[in-house]
Amino acid sequence: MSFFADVPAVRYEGPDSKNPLAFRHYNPDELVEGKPMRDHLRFAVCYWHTFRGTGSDPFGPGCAVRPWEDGTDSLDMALKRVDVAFEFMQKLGVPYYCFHDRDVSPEGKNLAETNRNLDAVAKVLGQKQKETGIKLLWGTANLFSNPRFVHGAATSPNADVFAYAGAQVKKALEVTKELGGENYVFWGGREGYHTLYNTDLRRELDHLAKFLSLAVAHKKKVGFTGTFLIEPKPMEPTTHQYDSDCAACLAFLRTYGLEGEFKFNVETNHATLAGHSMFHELTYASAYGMLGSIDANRGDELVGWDTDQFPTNLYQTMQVMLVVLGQGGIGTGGLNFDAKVRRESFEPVDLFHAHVGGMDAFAHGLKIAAAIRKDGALKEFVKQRYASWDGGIGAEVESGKATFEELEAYMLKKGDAEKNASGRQELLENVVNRYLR
Ligand code: XLS
Ligand code: NI
Ligand code: NI
Repeated sequence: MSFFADVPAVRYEGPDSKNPLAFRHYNPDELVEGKPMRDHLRFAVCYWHTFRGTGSDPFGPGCAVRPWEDGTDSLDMALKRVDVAFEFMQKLGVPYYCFHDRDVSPEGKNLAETNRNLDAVAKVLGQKQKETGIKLLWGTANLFSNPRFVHGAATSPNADVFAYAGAQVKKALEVTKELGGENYVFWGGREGYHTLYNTDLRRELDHLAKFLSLAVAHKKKVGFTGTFLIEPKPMEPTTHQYDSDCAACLAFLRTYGLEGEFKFNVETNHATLAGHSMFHELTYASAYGMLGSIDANRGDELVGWDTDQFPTNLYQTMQVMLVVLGQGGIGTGGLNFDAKVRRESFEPVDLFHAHVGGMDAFAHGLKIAAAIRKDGALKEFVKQRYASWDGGIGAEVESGKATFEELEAYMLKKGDAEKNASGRQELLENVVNRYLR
């Protein structure tokens, strides 16, 4: 049985193609910097938005037309949905997918039944993975939808909720391992606060660290070899999320001695909510060897929440790929489309248009980034800009030899600092724009 009978498998047709269901840039086997595009980009479809999204918003219910849905959250429906998902992903030609436990299987009347449901669906997911070759980029646990998590999970004031969350992550981690997942993600669903009047901030942060340490211990116990990823986000649903941005997460991990156990899954719309560009967040994470994976989406410049739109902006995708290429690849991570179609785009085919556009935007961005790197214009400029650190007093400071006394003696003799050179921002922006085609 086919759920997308009208849609043929999406193929690469080249930049001049006018076929809306063809790739104009994503050509999986094409080599960029000696590596196939497929391996640079490692695209993943997310189960939650794509197969569980209904288009509901605070002002109205879902209106997405999904002919295969029977309106229930039953186990049978969950099993059928696996077929839908794999047909979609196969036609799109993505190598990976990602899920939360509750996206793929329904909550039962207690934890034991909930776990049985997950096992039943995981079995079929495993079969489908084998049949199609599509792999699991990462798994995660939904610790935010059920009302028990109203005050958070690891940071809940209710110790039983912490215990439940621990049990849930244990299971999700084991299922992720069983399905060959290459990473496991921790996004702090409701780990934060709405008001400090009712919050013991330090205690909650200690609990969050404890939770993550327990996860690390279990990872080692069961022999999960994938990467643990924290997904920073500054706000929404809480007013202040503890994992607010990459810098805050790194400081948190170091405080609790966990920095060697995690990397970051950086999401575009979270970066912008934090008042950063995605370029900044990625560069920061990468600079400290912490960039593990990417949730590829975008926000709306005029709307202040996580709109999770599909990425289409070449300027942004180029910047993302500059950082990824700069660090020699995304490792075990990938580009996961944590993005949803607009409520007004309610037909199944819109899911294809959205993903085809996102994949092409990144493939195009990859080619542009590689062209910029090939000419070395930015790199050479940056190198020259810091040349004063390569020898003389700069090298002495960097190597730790210089003291304040020496700096003083050096400057008293010299009288004043060398003249500064122009930063040439406009020139460099013009250089970058030359490659945008
Ligand atoms: C929500 C997050 C979420 C994570 C997975 O804003 O982006 O979707 O990616 O829990
Ligand atoms: Ni995300
Ligand atoms: Ni998000």
